[in-house]
Amino acid sequence: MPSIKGINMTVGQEQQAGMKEKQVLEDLETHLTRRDTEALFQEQPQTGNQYLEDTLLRSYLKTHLPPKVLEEVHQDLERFGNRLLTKIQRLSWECELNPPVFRQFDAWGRRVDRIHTCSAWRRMKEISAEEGLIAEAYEKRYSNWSRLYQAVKLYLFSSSSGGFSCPLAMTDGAAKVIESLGNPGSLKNAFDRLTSRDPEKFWTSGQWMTERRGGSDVANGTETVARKQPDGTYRLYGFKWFTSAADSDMALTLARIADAEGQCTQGSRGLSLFFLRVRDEDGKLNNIQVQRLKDKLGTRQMATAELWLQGARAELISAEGRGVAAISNMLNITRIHNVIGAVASMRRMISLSRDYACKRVAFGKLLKDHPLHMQTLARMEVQVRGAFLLLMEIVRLLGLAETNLASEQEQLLLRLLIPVAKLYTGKQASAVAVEAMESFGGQGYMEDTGLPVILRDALVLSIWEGTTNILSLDVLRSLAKSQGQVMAVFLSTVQKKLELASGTEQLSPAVQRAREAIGSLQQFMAATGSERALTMELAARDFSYSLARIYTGTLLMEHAARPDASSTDVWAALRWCNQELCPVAVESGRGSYGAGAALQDSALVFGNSRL
Ligand code: UCC
Repeated sequence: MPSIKGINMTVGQEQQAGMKEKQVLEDLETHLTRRDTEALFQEQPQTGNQYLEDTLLRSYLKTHLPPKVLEEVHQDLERFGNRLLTKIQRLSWECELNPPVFRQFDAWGRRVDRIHTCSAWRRMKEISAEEGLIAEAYEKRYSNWSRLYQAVKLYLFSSSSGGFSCPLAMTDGAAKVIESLGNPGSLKNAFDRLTSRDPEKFWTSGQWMTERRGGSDVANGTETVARKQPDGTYRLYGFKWFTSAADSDMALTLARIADAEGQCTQGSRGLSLFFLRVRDEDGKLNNIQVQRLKDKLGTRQMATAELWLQGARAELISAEGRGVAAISNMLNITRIHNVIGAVASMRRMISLSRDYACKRVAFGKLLKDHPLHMQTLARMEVQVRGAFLLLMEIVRLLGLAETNLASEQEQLLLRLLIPVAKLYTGKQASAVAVEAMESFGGQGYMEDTGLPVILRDALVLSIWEGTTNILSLDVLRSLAKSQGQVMAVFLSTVQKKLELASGTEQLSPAVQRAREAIGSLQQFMAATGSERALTMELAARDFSYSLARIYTGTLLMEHAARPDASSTDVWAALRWCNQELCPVAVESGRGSYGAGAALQDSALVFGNSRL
């Protein structure tokens, strides 16, 4: 009689026992296997206090801010960093999970056009006021450093804002327009609210520029008509095809004033700038109908809508026909916000990648111990460092301009660097987001890690507020408008920075490469010849990239030439300058910008048969 552990059994008992034994072994095996599998679960990448962890930011502030300002700002930023980590990041995710919902009709068939936002989104508005995210720049507590300080807070806030950075960009832009119009009495209430620290009072603003013919060619695409009323106000009639943050309290928008016969001037000269409230005191829409919310790839947290203006009451706030020039103040501010968003998203992705590299084991060691992996991360780190310094340079210059401390040269430089930085960092952000996502392997592709959200949101940065090509043409506009003075200032500024950097021995290869690039740039400018207009148009993007790379290279060198600079500061500058710093000269040498090349390009795109 067979036995288990010395117990005598019948055949039936034996079969039962055999099955039990098998079950026990299977359980044991499953258990072991599960335990093994559990040990393979990956740890979530995390970031701590973003301000404290950002060594470049901290070293920049330490280098540039006056000690008293630094002391106060440091305390506030450390506190803010903790608030972001412990409270605001969670709200940000809630915004992502609860995008706005549009209800056109109520239960009884009445048209209501209500955009419902989640409580976290509304809380973001309160936090923005409490933190003075707009107010800081206008109160000017720290004189010319206030703008930079505001930008730093916005940079820290951006990746945790659940998309609220977008309405803040336009709010800042609207405040800037009102301020630059001399703060007229009729707009005092609006200005006070846009720049308020009181959540009860704080307003956000929209910027309604894009109509159904598109958002780039504003001069020809704007169909909205403004009809003057006996009381001096206007009523606007038109269709705004793409209005970001449609839940804002007010908006600035362009329209064509109709004359007594109902005729409008076409083109840019016919455009004027208007202020309007979105709703009246009772919460009723200002003769505006919401057609639908946009179904966007990213930035889903915010309500972007198509709006019919059906006699919306508005106030003319620019001189007649000076709408584009007046709103350009807003464009320049929102473009800087775009740069802030780009740098912030790169920083977030790289911080997460870095943390993950310290946790994730592959091929028997942590990712951080794989040199190739670290090289990939370092290449991204160089990009974000350069972009960060470019951002700081712009807001430093803006701060000087806003406190009447900027020289004419600094104002010209600012005008040039805004489109350069916007177009360049927008592209960098997309590229870094894609690369960083790859550093998480398949996990990076998983929705619930939150990483795809960062990628999707980054992709808009090269599109809204002027696409890369439109911004490249704006670079040319700044050259033409200043009759080349912006280039003279650009060149003298980079030369000065290089002079300074040349005192640091380790930087000499970078200095050398930058000097060669500047020489090539000057040669290109001198040799554009008889086809100058066409050449410059075809070269606009590469030209702008060249300006971005050369200027950023000199900023990295300047930072690396500080007395307390680290070896990594030097390495970052060297690495940056190892890329092609002057692509426009290279392409020009290849004959890429002539009429012949333009024809060939068209043929390449369409095929000869269609030309
Ligand atoms: O994208 C959109 C959604 C909003 C979302 C915002 C959130 C972003 C924050 C992100 C946070 C994470 S709304 C639509 C976007 N569309 C645009 O950005 C417009 C793109 N198109 C352009 O920029 C064009 O180049 C235009 C509209 C500026 C071209 O207009 P014109 O009228 O054809 O151009 P002109 O004739 O050259 O310029 C008219 C005047 C001139 O001044 P004057 O008459 O004194 O000579 C120009 O010098 O405007 C002046 N001007 C400027 N001034 C034009 N642009 C500028 C500028 N950038 N700075 C100073």
